[in-house]
Amino acid sequence: MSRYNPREAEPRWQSVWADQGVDHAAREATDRPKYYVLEMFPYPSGKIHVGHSRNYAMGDVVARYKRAKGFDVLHPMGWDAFGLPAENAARERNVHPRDWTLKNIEVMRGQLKRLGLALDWDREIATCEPDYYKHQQAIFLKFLEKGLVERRKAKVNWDPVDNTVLANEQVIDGKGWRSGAPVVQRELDQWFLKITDYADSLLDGLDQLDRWPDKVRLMQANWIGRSRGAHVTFPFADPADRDRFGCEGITVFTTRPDTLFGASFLALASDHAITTALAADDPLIGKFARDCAASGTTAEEIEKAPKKGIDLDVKVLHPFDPDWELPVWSANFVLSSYGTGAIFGSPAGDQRDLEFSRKYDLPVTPVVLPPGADAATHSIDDEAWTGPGTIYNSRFLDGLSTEAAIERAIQELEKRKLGHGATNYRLRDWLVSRQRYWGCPIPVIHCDSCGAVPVPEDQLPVELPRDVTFDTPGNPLDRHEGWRHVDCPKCGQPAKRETDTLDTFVCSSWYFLRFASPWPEDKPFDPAEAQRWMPVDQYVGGIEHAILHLLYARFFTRALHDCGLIDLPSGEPFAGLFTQGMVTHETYKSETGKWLAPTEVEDRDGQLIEIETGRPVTVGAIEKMSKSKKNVVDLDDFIDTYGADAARWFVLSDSPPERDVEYTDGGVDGVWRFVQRLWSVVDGFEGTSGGDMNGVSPEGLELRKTAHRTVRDVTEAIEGFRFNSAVAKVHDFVNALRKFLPANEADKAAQGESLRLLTQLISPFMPHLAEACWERLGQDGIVAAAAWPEADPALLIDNTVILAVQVNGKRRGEIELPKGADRDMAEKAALDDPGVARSLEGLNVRKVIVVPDRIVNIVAG
Ligand code: ANZ
Ligand code: ZN
Repeated sequence: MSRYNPREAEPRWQSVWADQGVDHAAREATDRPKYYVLEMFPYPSGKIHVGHSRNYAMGDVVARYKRAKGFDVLHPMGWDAFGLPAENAARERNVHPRDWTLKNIEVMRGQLKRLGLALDWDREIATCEPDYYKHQQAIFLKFLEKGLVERRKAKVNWDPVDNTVLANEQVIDGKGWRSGAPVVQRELDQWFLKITDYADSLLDGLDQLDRWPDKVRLMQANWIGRSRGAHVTFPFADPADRDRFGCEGITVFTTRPDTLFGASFLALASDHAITTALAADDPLIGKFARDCAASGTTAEEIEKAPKKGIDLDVKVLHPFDPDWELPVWSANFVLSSYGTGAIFGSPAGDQRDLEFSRKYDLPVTPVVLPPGADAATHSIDDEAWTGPGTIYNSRFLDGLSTEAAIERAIQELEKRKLGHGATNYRLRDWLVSRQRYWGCPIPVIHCDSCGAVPVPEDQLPVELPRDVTFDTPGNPLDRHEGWRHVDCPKCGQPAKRETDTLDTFVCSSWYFLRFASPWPEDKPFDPAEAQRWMPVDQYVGGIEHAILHLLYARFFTRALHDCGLIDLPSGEPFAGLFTQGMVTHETYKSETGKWLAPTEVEDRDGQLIEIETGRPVTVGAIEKMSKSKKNVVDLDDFIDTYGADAARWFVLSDSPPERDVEYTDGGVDGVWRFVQRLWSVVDGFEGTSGGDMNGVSPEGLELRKTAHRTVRDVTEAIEGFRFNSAVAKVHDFVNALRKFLPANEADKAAQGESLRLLTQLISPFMPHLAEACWERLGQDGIVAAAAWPEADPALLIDNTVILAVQVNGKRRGEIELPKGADRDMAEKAALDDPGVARSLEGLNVRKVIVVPDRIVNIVAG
């Protein structure tokens, strides 16, 4: 018997698959049903580690399984190739972003190929190639034509020393990552995609996505954040303010118009138009606004910061009572970008308003009586009541429920022309401008007379110039005079190219359509081909993309449908979504506190030491494999030692796919031993498969039953994304096969059948080993092209029956017996049953009547 040698076998089978073209999706419709399985395409950051391989292994199991089930499977791969790390590499290591990216792609492609993934490499795309981003530019122009693109001012993080825009992740504690200078907010003209046009559709569409994790749907729903409420206008108390500010009063957005009688102040964002107008003349207000701008601007930072405000010395009137004046403040917890950037404070019903009121001594009037509370004694101390209840202290709203009072208040506002029902969304339009080089150029030319002019389609792509330098901060496109200066396509006057590039999330918003049809040169994809493959039946990726990427892609498919580029009425790109857990590994730190890779650490007599220094190592938490903590196991190293199948089997074992799985040397050893054990079971087989199974022994029959049950169970486990249970079932099956000793030729045939089924069941998981087994068993062709096995229903039938036991006509117990058990066996089992024995106490058994497989009747007296 030989050992199985993956180093020899794996490359050999990979070239067999490539030669036979088994991994290609049909280029034209076939009579087989289609199945599109996709893993989120990788960013070419360097090398793949074992952690990354889990997501591809899962997709590959599905792809290979569905292919065996008779589907025409599309399983493509490509590269999300634009992005900041390439530019950082250029700055730090003086390599061109393109060269850095292409080199990484080459390395990673090689690694994915070594994993033996059933991928259709003919469809490979890299988003940084002009033959991809050319189409993206055309899509951008289509969206522009359709009114789905807008140019408007937006704030950016500006580094005043480096004179450049910074991405959020380049701002560390409010300072520029390179210069260390405090970052300021600047307004720049930027490009937006109007995703908010689809807010309702994106929210309502979530209901259909019944093969998505609930938590992802919930996260998307929260992100879209539809709130129903009202716009309410508080007129200025001093009519002169109408002229001063150019409006009738201050309009707020509220979800709780039922609490209007609890209002005690209005608060404006620190950069609300009125705050800004007042700041011009009042240095204190000006300072307050600047302080707010300097502190964090994310919703989360604002939420955490202590409440702060300034009285603007403006008064407004209550919409339901012209004699009731309210002060207007500016407050740091009011976001300028949400609702109208203004609120009315109703401190008894809102915690932030309450904290603010306590700090600045503003009145707190409870207006919602919680269920079961007593109006005479209920009061608000330091916790607002934000739940529903019965309205009181509220004149005409008194006695109404929260819900009814909201309706009633809106009615009254409409009557007085001071407000109306309104829906507000947390979702903002998608700012796609990036002031960076390594991205898809925005195909627009700015002309002094014609404005922003689209680049004519026949001039696409607007290619990124290669000759750029990264020695100065900022976007090298801004400095590239030769590229920037062009003539206006409309009037022919000298004009300038847009130097912003598109957010890389744009590239990943439609790549799955290009995969379905990567050949056309004159359009992003062939509509019929894209339609044939869409939607993606199974998408696999990380939960970190639960919101942005998945929402943007859902927006894109809707927008492309509305632009007539594809007919996809549901608008949904991904019918099924699976978010996989991570591979984790212990972390190690040297005495000097630097992270150490597992390969830099060695176990010496139970003590972990740093190989280089011989000094002890501190073992830290088990965390997801990541470069930053160095706790990664390189995939090439792993494959060199154990083979690709072992990596695939390991990452799918032990832990449900949605949970994390820990990488341990012990676990890997176990997999290696299992691979060898499985091979030896197959290699040690002495019969021939396909022989006559008539006359099989009881043990042989039991083996066949185990085999067919395993076929059923593994099939169900794959269908249900429970790969770890499939692995466990295969383990049990291999154990049964190891114990089995054939008693005759029929048994050998049964053994052969079981080994063939085993081979087929492991083939989606360990495809190379499966081919070796298939060949060893003398089967025709390759297992990658074989149909998935069906369990024989006759062998799945349960072969025990339950018999009722009666004593003197009364049911006293039940016994479980093999089907067809004889009278003696049934009689003995019935008399041994504890319940029956109890009821026979003190009696003599006179007669036992057995109806085989049905009932045992005992007559006693
Ligand atoms: C008065 C009120 C009384 C409110 C009450 C709540 C409770 P969601 O549900 O998230 O949409 N709000 C409105 N615009 C705001 C802004 N720009 N910055 C900060 N807060 C803002 O929240 C809507 C509620 O958040 C609104 O309803 C408003 O406060 C506040 F007992 O109005 B409410
Ligand atoms: Zn012009």
